[in-house]
Amino acid sequence: MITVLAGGVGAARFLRGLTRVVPAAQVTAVVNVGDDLERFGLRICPDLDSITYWLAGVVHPEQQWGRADERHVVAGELERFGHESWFTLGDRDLGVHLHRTMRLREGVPLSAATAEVTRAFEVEVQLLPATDDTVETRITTVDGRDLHFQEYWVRERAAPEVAGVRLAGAEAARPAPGVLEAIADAEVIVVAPSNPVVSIDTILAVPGIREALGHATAPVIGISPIIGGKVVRGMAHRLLPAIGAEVSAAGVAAHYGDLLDGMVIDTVDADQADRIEVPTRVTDTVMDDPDVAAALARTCLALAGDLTSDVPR
Ligand code: FO1
Repeated sequence: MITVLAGGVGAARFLRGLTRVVPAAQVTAVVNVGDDLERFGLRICPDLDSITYWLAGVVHPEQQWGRADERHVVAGELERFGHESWFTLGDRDLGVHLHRTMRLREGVPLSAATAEVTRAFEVEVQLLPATDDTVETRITTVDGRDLHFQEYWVRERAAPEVAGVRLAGAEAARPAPGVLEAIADAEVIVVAPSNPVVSIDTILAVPGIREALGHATAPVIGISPIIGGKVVRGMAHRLLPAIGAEVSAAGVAAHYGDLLDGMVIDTVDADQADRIEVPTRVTDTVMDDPDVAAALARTCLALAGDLTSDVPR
């Protein structure tokens, strides 16, 4: 089994490449749920849904989240009643939120509801929420506001200066069923090129997950989401400084610290390899097309293979 710690779009692009290299049924993604929110009484899971839509080939190509061929008739009707519409929910997307919310109300855990959604979209990669418990990534701004991640990212367009990030509810959260097994049973564990602060750290904040990774026999391979000091998308370049991390491939490797056994960075950052304490590979990590994503996956697996063979039997 290959287990991938995953956020949203960057992880989805990587998984699309990985499943061209190994059978999808051998891949499990442990997915961040800190972005999740309630809107109009519905439970929305942006990272789980983005990965599902990408792997099912139905993601909105420009937005890279939400559905292709989408319409917003329902959202328009809700505006008629004055409901806020800063978080756009399309008509097709609402179908997933309605089903998931109905199932949660029937007492089905998020992990089981997620399996129903991926099965309906014929996605063979196993998607596991990091936890079935309700947790929320909260952003504390320098001017003293406490914002839900989506308020910060979507409504405020990541404009406010960030003082800190926390995963509210983490202390009471438990790994979802299958998460610890996916870590223990993995031959390779990959930290996808997701936002280190609000996607990967929020997975690691669920008690037991970081510890399981430390005990895992599989090598843990990190992929830098920072290329040439910049993000491909999102706002990691604004959050890394807020937690004292350098906005660079070497800075991300240092932030992950002893979690990693190996690191993969982009060719433009080759000169940083000697600053990274674990074995490092340099390759093209800009996954504009699935061939690059597949080659990146091969590089991760090759590095893991080198590390595994180095381990005394
Ligand atoms: N991102 C936006 O920038 N604007 C939106 O209105 C928006 C709505 C939305 C609805 C469902 C969904 O699954 C994702 C959505 N996103 C939107 C993207 C989302 O904020 C981010 O993709 C993740 O939370 C970060 O990975």
